[in-house]
Amino acid sequence: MGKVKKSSNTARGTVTCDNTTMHLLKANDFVAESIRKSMLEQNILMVNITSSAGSGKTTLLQETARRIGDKVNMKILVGDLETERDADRLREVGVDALQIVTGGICHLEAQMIWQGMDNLSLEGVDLLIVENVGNLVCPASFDLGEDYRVTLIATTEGDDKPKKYPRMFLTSDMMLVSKVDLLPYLPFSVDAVVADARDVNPDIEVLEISSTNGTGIDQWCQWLIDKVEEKKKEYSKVFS
Ligand SMILES: Nc1nc2c(ncn2[C@@H]2O[C@H](COP(=O)(O)OP(=O)(O)O)[C@@H](O)[C@H]2O)c(=O)[nH]1
Ligand SMILES: [Mg+2]
Repeated sequence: MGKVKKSSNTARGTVTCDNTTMHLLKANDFVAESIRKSMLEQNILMVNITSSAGSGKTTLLQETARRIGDKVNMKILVGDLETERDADRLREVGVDALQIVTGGICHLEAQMIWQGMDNLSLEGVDLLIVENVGNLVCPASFDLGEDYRVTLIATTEGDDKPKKYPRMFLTSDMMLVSKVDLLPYLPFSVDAVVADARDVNPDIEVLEISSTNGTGIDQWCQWLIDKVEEKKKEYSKVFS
């Protein structure tokens, strides 16, 4: 299966003006492509982290920064409807994080990332992580120009979500089954969630993680380090 397009070309979000049909998502894709080009030119890997609200994105990023913050120069853009709480949590562990307050919009759009990039100094940065607004629906349709999309599914959410919210899993490169420390207490089957996710997207990589007891966090950090290295090789090939 080839690489899945992260955006949608369906008629949803279409407006007609002066006999011209303009796809709003095409405008997003145009900016996303500019971001992708800019990230390659700046030799930066970009990872878009999505999930339902409360699946453990910020906690995972705090743990990631604690473990590899001294090896990988990372910055984080984090989206929420209101408050700067997540950016504050990330700054507490030493990461330069910028909050994007969407004011009610349920997802991040490429234009917001573009503006965020203007407000972060990216000189010398290896890895730009975006923590998306928490939900499994609209963030799926907005390409942000990322190299990889990673979706968390927490054991507390139920194992039926990949089939209910397929676009999120179809467009993701990695599924992190989070909060596996709680498995003894919950009716959640890792086998079932992986089977459904792979039914939707046979290529999706899977890791089981817990930020609480450390399960899978080393493997997750190594995955990030490997992808940063691969991006640097791609940069050398393109610009040598
Ligand atoms: N048991 C358990 N709780 C976790 C884990 N990761 C995060 N949490 C808790 O889940 C809640 C939501 O976490 P947060 O990182 O804010 O989720 P986000 O909304 O996806 O960014 C917080 O109370 C965390 O302490 C985990 O691995 N295991
Ligand atoms: Mg968060």
